[in-house]
Amino acid sequence: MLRLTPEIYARRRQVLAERLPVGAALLVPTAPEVLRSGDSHYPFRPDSDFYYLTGFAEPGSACLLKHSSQGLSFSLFVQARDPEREVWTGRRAGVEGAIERFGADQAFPIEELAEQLHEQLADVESLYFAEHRHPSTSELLKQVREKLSRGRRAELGPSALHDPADLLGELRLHKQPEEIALMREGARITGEAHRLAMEQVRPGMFEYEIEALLHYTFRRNGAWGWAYPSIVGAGENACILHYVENNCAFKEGDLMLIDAGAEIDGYATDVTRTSPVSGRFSAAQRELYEVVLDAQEEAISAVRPGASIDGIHELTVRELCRGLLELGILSGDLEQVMADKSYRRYYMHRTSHWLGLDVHDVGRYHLRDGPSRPLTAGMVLTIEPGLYIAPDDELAPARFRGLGIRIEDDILVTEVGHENLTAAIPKSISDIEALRP
Ligand SMILES: [Mn+2]
Repeated sequence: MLRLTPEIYARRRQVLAERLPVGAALLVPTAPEVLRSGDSHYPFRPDSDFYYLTGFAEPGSACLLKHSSQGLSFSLFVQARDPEREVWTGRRAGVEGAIERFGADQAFPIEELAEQLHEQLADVESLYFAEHRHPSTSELLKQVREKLSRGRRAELGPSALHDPADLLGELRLHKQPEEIALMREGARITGEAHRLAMEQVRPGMFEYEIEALLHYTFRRNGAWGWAYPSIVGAGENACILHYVENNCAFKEGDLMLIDAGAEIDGYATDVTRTSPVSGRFSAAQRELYEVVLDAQEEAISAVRPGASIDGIHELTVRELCRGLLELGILSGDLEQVMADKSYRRYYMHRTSHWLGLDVHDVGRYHLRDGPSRPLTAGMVLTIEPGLYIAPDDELAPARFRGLGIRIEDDILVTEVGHENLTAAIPKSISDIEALRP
């Protein structure tokens, strides 16, 4: 199972320290455990910012990075070792492990967070902390600051709270080689899953059988699991963008839309393929599919440093509109349907989002009050055009009604252009049909 090394996390903290002003600190709690029902929890998944900085995957933890004139100090707050509890809930690294295995300068039981914040924040001028995302730590911090401000010490604690979104977002947005290696592994595993699904689907099978095959393939290859709930849509279910019920049967002549990706050491893969359940595209399916595929390939070829997500979206829309007009699904002329946005009836989402530790990853899309930011090497984005003709759409020719098609790949921006990380997953009509000889 691929994992990043402690040295990589240490380097990330060092890079972050260089951007954190002297006299400032960053507090990042991990995600809370969430009850699913009764006393059982949803599977725990660490907070992405926290995991990015620590590689620590246990619940009930937090990290504090402090940049003082003496340099950077890294405190990790964790669940203390407790042999009796660990028999029930699993192994813990404890404060010793936090120092030895995770490179903390100092570690404390999580119960001591308030006391330590009081101690360590006394001489901090500004604190970076995402209040809105961590309500319980936010409440605790409020009490600590209140207490500090009433104290008799010369230092009064942080006078300002800042949102760390830009600080962490810009770091996470630009992927380092070791992150790209994880994303390549995600692409490989996700590719195996999509290929098996396209090969094995048959009329009469249920969507959940294909979902199970995808998830089995992710886990069998050492992925954490799925990066987001998998969408497996038969026929007109593909017209529901976030369809996750996955409980219908495939019929002869249906298309199958799968939007699913593996999560590798926290990194998301996000891939969509649309393929014929019976192995061959019908004429109408083929015509609509070619429109989406041409637009997608055109959009991918436009990814390079200096291009922008808005620019790529616009050229994708133009290609889709051209196709919709040719097929008689839209009428009028190209400039007019672009301007009046009548295409939105069939293409209602955006073409791209950032991809990384979160499937819709962090990082600004626009520079302050400005246009869509220029792409630079190391960014990873999706290209995912689609066309969805509702089954009851009266304006479209009957032969296209009920068809939903999306094609999505994960694209790395390189110094000279781009690399399609998920290029090996079949998507041309001939490659898809060849899976079912
Ligand atoms: Mn996506």
